[in-house]
Amino acid sequence: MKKVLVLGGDGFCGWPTALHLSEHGHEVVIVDNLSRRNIDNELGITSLTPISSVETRLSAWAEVSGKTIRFVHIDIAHEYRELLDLILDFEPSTIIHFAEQRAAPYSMKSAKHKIYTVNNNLNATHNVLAAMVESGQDIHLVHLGTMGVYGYGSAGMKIPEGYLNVRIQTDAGSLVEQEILYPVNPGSIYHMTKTQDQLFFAYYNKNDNLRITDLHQGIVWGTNTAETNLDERLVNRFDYDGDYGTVLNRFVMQAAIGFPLTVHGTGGQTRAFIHIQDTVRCIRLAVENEPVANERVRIFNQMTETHKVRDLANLVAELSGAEVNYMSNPRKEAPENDLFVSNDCFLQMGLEPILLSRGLLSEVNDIARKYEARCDREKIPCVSYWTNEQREDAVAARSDEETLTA
Ligand code: NAD
Ligand code: USQ
Repeated sequence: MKKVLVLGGDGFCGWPTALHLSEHGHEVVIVDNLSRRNIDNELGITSLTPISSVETRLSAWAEVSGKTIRFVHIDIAHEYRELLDLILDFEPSTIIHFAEQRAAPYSMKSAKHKIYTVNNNLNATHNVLAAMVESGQDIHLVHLGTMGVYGYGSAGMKIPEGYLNVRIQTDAGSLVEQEILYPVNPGSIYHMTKTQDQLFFAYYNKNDNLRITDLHQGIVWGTNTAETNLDERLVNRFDYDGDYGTVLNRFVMQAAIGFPLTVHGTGGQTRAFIHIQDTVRCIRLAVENEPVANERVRIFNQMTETHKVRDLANLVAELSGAEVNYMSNPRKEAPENDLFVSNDCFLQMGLEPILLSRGLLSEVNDIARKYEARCDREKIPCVSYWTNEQREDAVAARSDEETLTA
């Protein structure tokens, strides 16, 4: 049994992970500052699923499972002392760190959003590391990173799990072999914060021998897990809006309400995916198989399959009869890419992935159709632009449209 502090445990990945670990006999304390719920208010949106307050969630879990999860409200980016005191008091064996601003479009909305994302994410991660050292306790940190640190491309080989062996020619002409972190290539300010997190981990691992597992996760799809399905009050959040909704869940939702599927550009972008049920399983595997003392930072690619965006749109369209709408891309990203990823570590630990074709139709019917009345269609378009030029073009296109319809 581990004592686990789940930072960001009220969020989309953190909540079902907290329940899964509790169900499997671990003692769990959730820390969250509820910033994600506040961002819903800022953007004027709600989760498609009717999520309960943290207090209701936790009393429902106690009722259903007989197990207790404690909640502590701390902003880990700004309340260092409170975080340290909690660590000293609870003495966790593991800290799982989900507590970052995780939407690429939100991080690109304006200078204010860029600054918030950088301040929040970098301070949050650094505070956790500094507190682990100051506490003097031997704690294993599990962090949720992203496949996006690699930039979705390689020189034709599979993207390895974090490290790359390179051969460098010295001035004297001989070849030396070195192992380096895989070169980073972030595609948004959010993704950039994750590349910086990697450097914090490498440094604290080298300097203070901290034991760290960094999970480079792909895009999570799906909503519920075995535990969140136990009671309506435990339901997980489902984001479908233009900032926080991720591509496959957006397509599922759009199909359910008859909104043409919003494919950016040609849809030739290839990305890595994982179902939320596999996310929680992988995290439990990472928690229960910890690195030994003096081990370098462990990096696992937490994904189970890759797909092109247009193939996903076509698949959802086939299942549901939805239309597909190819639209100009609000992001600055490669229009077409191939992506091959190594994910041997989790497969060797026994992960049996839920593949997309199996769960997709029930997601459309059981979640999207069930809650479709809660959807605000106005919030579906992506209105966060990566560059000033893209924003100006979008404004000009809208005013042309208004002139035509007037
Ligand atoms: P989320 O926004 O739903 O959850 C994050 C939680 O952290 C929220 O409850 C939020 O209130 C909390 N939080 C943020 N800043 C905090 C702070 N300073 N102090 C305390 N709490 C804070 O996001 P998610 O989808 O659950 O993602 C969790 C992690 O997994 C993120 O780090 C994200 O980068 C990573 N990830 C997510 C996905 C995905 O598809 N959702 C994919 C890959 C990686
Ligand atoms: N896309 C569309 N139409 C849409 C929404 C998105 O074509 O309606 C495209 C985007 O242009 C992009 C791709 O789909 O090419 C993925 O976009 P996304 O919003 O689903 O995912 P992304 O911005 O990459 O971010 C999500 C999570 C983030 C996580 C990341 C994992 O929000 O927290 O780190 O997935 S990964 O993509 O592997 O880096």
